[in-house]
Amino acid sequence: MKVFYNPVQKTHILTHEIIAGKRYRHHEKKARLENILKHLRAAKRFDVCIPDALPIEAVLAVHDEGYIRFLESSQMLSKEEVIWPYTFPNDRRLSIREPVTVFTAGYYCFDVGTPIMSDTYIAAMASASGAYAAARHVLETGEACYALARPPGHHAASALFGGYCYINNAAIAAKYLSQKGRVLIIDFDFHHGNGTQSIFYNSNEVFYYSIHGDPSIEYPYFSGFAEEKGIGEGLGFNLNIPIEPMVGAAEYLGEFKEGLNQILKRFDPKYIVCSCGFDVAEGDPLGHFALTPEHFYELGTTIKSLGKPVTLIQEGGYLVDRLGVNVHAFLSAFL
Ligand code: SP5
Ligand code: ZN
Repeated sequence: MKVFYNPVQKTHILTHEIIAGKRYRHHEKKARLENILKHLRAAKRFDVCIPDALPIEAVLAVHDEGYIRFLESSQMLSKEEVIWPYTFPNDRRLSIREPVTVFTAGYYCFDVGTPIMSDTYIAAMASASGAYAAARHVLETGEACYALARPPGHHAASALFGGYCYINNAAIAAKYLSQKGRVLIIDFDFHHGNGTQSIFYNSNEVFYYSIHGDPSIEYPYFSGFAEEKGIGEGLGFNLNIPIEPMVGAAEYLGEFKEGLNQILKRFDPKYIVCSCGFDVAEGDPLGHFALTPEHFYELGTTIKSLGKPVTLIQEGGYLVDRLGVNVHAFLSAFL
């Protein structure tokens, strides 16, 4: 299987984060990439390639131009500087002075765990390039392809970063593929992909399906409820299945399949984009489901059995020592 990854993705280095007032070493570390790569290289069945840079049009097809300009401008920071947004103008009717600065970065931000450094933009663009290259590869060959994306993307909306995400990798892949036919996004990250949902909320070309920890008690708290079904033409093209944390893996997989069956009765996708969040793994520090490699393999075979070309995009997953094993088990289903 072809895998897209660029070492530039490692230059984005996060030190710590504050969760509910407590300081933690940041969960979204580059060792995540290294562990996945180690296992894929050892398996010898994966061809790891550096993707070409993606055209800016592919980014602007899902993101606001002012937002991307702001991210881009962060390259002007010195190596030591870090933008930690701490003021959030929830009322977006308030005026905003261009350009957005270190102090007004909260305009485009929704949480405090997602700082911006001098290399954040280049790393996020490299990550998105992998997603775009994977989608192109799928289009050209019909083979499943995996983007080892990091920073992740599914929390990033058109003009918002947060949840360790800056550019929405899966949305870029889905938007690109949707030029050729309807796309189903399957998001199994432990957290609801609020960004992806909002990008396609009014679309009937891209169906967003997410199964995740119940947002009434789990991040991102403000979206991911079953009542969110889309708007306008997109009404009926968004399905959220919130699951009570600590659910057994068998029950989880049952719910996952039921949701898929429900969708496929009404929506016939030409392509599938999968947001693969391995924070549903047993023991993950930020997730509370309990999938083991066997369950990830089953998840993979379920998706493969739909018989559609699949673009696989890495999202969360913070149990670094088990990450590569879990990713490998999942990808094995597509070989
Ligand atoms: C891509 C992705 O998986 N982003 C997740 C961002 C989650 N950030 C905050 C998580 C808060 C978790 N709940 C408290 C657990 C304390 N150990
Ligand atoms: Zn997650």
